[in-house]
Amino acid sequence: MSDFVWNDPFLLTEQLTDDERMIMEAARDYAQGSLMPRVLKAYGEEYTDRHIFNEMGELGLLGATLPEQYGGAGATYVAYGLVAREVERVDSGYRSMMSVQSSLVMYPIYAYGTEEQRMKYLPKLASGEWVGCFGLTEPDAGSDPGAMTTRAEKITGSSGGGYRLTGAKMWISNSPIADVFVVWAKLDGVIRGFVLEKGMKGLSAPKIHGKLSLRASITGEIVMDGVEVGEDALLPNVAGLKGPFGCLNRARYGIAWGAMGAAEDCWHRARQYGLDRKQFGKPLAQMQLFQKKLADMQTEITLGLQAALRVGQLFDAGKMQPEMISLIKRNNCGKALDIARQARDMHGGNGIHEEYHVMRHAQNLESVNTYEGTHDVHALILGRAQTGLQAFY
Ligand code: TGC
Ligand code: FAD
Repeated sequence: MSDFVWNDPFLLTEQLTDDERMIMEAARDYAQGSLMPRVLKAYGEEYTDRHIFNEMGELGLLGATLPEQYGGAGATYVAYGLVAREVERVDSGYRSMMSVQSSLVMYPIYAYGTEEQRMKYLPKLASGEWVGCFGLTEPDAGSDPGAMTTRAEKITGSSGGGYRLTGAKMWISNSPIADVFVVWAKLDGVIRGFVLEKGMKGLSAPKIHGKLSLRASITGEIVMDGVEVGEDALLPNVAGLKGPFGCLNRARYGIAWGAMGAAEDCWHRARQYGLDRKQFGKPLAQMQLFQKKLADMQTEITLGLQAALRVGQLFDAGKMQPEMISLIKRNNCGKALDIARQARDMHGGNGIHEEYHVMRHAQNLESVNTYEGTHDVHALILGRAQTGLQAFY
């Protein structure tokens, strides 16, 4: 009989295909070898390294689930989740950069765009030559994106048609460095997707300064002051909120894996710290309360990863339902945040220092628990799914 593996109790690695294991290991090598050495400086200085997109592109980590003809790797959703876990083991901000590009920018262009739009944008987004962002949230429409006021008007007259976009998006990952902007706006009262490009007249994306979370990932606004675009900027194959939600399903799924990566890093660090640090004449890891906390972390992470794997396999089998994703996004983000806070506590005073990493994870996970549908909004989605009763309004 084989031994119990403390850091992989249910032998998750054995449940993966060879290809998935290979992608996971490549992502882990890159994340630990290339991202880890620079994260403290990036976080401390609130600096986003644009070159990371090129590096991820070279490794095939951007839009990995899309077909190869568009620059993707034809990878499974399980593989995509494993990559998110490895990248977020270093920093949630780096995973944010990757998941916005893959799930919120490349996916809608692939799923809702024309063949011309796919060929124009996807290969350059896959290589990291272009950076993308996704504008749904507005200053007065966050959890309730259907209340957005950004509008697109049809341009009529001799100029050849097209649309004029007016409005503002808030809290947009990658926007200040983006080349490609997937934005959602109401056209005749119906939500539609548009692809805008950097440099268009009336389009700007000021950075939001002063974040105490996700400091290695840049966040900004998108301001559209009568931006005029051609007919070819409209994503023709979707209308209504199901457009942005189709993208969010994929990003939320990746976040459920990613948050567990950050939690694992906190757990492993707390365990090691407890083995190394002595108080009252023995290692902290020998104290009952300390061991209970480690057992709780091990349990929640093992269950959270197993759940994410199951949903990934259902995704790959074409059986994903959005509520499954709400369940794991909510659970894994909430649990990861609790684990990071506990790990900070278990490090004592040292826990507040950057060299121990746990407080940075905790700060990041505050955002991760909020974006892509807050913890409570996902509870309401699950409540509605089991009672048939709407509690949002
Ligand atoms: P509701 O009536 O529920 O639905 C409207 C239409 O949308 C369809 N739908 C979905 N389709 C696919 N997948 C889903 N998950 C879907 N959820 C809903 C639905 O079938 C319906 O279609 P149709 O054809 O009947 O019109 O809409 P509602 O307005 O009542 O929605 C309520 C609620 C709370 C569920 C929803 O608005 C919500 O999820 N709010 C959270 C907003 C959110 O997640 N924003 C994320 C912004 S992007 C972001 O945070 C990126 S951070 C990334 C990073 O940096 O990593
Ligand atoms: P609100 O909706 O105002 O919610 C405030 C509180 O009220 C929350 O606790 C919420 O759970 C609660 N609440 C709201 N409605 C209800 C209800 N019906 N019942 C009970 N409680 C309720 N958006 C994008 O479009 N693109 C991005 O790239 C992007 N990146 C982001 C990056 C960062 C770092 C952050 C912090 C946010 C980002 N967002 C992005 C926005 C994010 O999706 C929103 O912040 C999130 O959806 C919550 O909206 P809100 O901030 O307006 O909060």
